[in-house]
Amino acid sequence: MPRITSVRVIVTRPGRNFVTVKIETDEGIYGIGDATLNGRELAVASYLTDHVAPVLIGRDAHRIEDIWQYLYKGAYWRRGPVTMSAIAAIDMALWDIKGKVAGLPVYQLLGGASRDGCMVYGHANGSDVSETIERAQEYLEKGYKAVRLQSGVPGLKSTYGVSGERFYYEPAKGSLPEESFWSTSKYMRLVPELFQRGRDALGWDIHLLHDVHHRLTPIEAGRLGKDLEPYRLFWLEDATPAENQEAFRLIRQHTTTPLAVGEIFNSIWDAKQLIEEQLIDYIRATVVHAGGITHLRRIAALADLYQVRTGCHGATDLSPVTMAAALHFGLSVPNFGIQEYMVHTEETDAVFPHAYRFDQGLMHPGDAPGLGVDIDETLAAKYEYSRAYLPVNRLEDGTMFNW
Ligand code: KDG
Ligand code: MG
Repeated sequence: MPRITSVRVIVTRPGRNFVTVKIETDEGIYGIGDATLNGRELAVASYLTDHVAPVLIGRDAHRIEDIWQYLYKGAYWRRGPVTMSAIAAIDMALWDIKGKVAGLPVYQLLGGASRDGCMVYGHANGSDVSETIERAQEYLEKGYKAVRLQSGVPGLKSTYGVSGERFYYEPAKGSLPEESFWSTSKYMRLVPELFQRGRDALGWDIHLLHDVHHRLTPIEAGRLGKDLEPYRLFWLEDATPAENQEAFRLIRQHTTTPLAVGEIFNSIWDAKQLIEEQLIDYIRATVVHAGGITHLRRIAALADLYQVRTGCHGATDLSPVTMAAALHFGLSVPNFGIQEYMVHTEETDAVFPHAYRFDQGLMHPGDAPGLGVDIDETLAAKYEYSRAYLPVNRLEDGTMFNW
């Protein structure tokens, strides 16, 4: 049985900040886990170094469930993004170790493959509708089966999801938060046109998705969902903030557009009512922010009872370690729906060499033992952490709003 000898936290910035935990054992086998919480990275790094590492030394690395319960129940202070990202990182690293000891990729330990690969969606974004459609066409040429459309809104200087970059979207920057401005009425006028022109240009063989990024009230979301029904979206994401799970009842009463939510959720309790009342169709909770593979499997098991499928968050702030873990999870879980995939920069990929691969719109985690992803510590040490914030958002009259 491998005993834990050290738990180290590596903070690096190969193009953007990442926090990685590395667990070493007395058998020479190590595992890694992602602990990146965008814009609040050092809080999780400290949680791991100062509070989690000391209690893990000497423990049996194979006791994944027991360690999960120990960190969750043993802290007294349950849930929250910082705690759950820290637990997630440890959980990922322990699954990595177990796989390496067994000589098997993690998905084999989770019951084996339930499908040949995980369907992923890419991000097409442009400063206007025409540019977004051009970007989407590039995804089609690359073999994607699903693409998310986000477009700049006339009259607004910047819009969520739109950047100058071709395939990446990196909102966290600046040593202080950028301020953006929002108008629901300008946005609501544009989105149906985006999807009408999107369908005309891209056809019906591609799944189309859209992220509202928490910006509408429930009744506005119901209206948008209804307006988008002719274009048969795969999903409408984060239509309204989800602290109040009941709010989704109102949206459901007004539209059959499928709903996805949960990239900021950190536990099963955030989604319990949404799932049990079938208020959503896809649950977006992800390995790194929702307690690791162990807890995400619990969420997926609950969701499966209610025909809710998975659609894990996978933006660039989720490191290749999370991407690998998400693919092992997604390949094995019965109610997989789709996986978000934003390619990382070359610098990031060089620091985190990995076995996962993309082919014709599907991704596979590869068959390397464990998670199939590593960290090049020498290279990582060359990129120093630098504080970066997500933007904040105001209404045009200056009222603080949801970003
Ligand atoms: O860190 C925040 C981003 O990951 C988030 O804004 C991206 O909404 C997002 C998405 O759907 O990828
Ligand atoms: Mg989102």
